[in-house]
Amino acid sequence: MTGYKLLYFTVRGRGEAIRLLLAENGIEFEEASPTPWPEYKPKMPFGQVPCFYDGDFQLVQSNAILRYLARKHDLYGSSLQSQAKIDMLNDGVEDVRNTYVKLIYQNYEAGKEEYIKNLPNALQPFENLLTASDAGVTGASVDGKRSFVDYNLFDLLDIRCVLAPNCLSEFPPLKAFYDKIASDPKISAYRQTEGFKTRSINGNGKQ
Ligand code: 0HH
Repeated sequence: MTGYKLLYFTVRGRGEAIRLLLAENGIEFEEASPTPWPEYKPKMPFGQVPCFYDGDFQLVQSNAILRYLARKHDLYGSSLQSQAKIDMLNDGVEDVRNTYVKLIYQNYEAGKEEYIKNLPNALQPFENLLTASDAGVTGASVDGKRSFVDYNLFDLLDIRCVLAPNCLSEFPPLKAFYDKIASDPKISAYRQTEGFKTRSINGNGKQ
């Protein structure tokens, strides 16, 4: 097998940051859906997707996939400290994503209102870090250089804006960062594709 292949359900979910990274950097890949799932599940090291293939090399876990692509395509900072800051921010994204996944799949009706009320507390650390790094101007959340965490953070903000459309209005630098990435020509073209527009955010129709 040659080339890149992403195996994931036809939802944004944990595949979208990977798709955004590939789209903006003009990296070609093939995409397939793991259906019927019972046939694919046993072939996945943790019984889950996304799964990424680089030729015959198989990799799962969305953050490991992002990091692999980042190392290959120079999207992982240019110093040890930049890399550590990228990792720190990405762990922050992961923490917030996990609260979102719990809301969507386990507690949507009962928990949505409270979740939205607490959203500013969850977003404030990102606002602080991105203000310090001037990310609203550069569109890069760490040290002025685009890295994999930018796609993961952008996707996190993007799905927050669907859940709570005005959630960025009290965070101007975070909004500027979001707008900057959204208006990138390749990201914007990707977000106009039928593939993106017809893909639901989550697997249960809630968003
Ligand atoms: N830590 C892993 C990572 O970051 C978590 C992966 C994960 O939760 O990669 N994978 C889920 C799919 S994401 C999985 O493989 C949630 C989307 C659900 C979409 C459902 C189907 C939609 C059909 C159109 N789940 C399958 C499983 O655990 O058996």
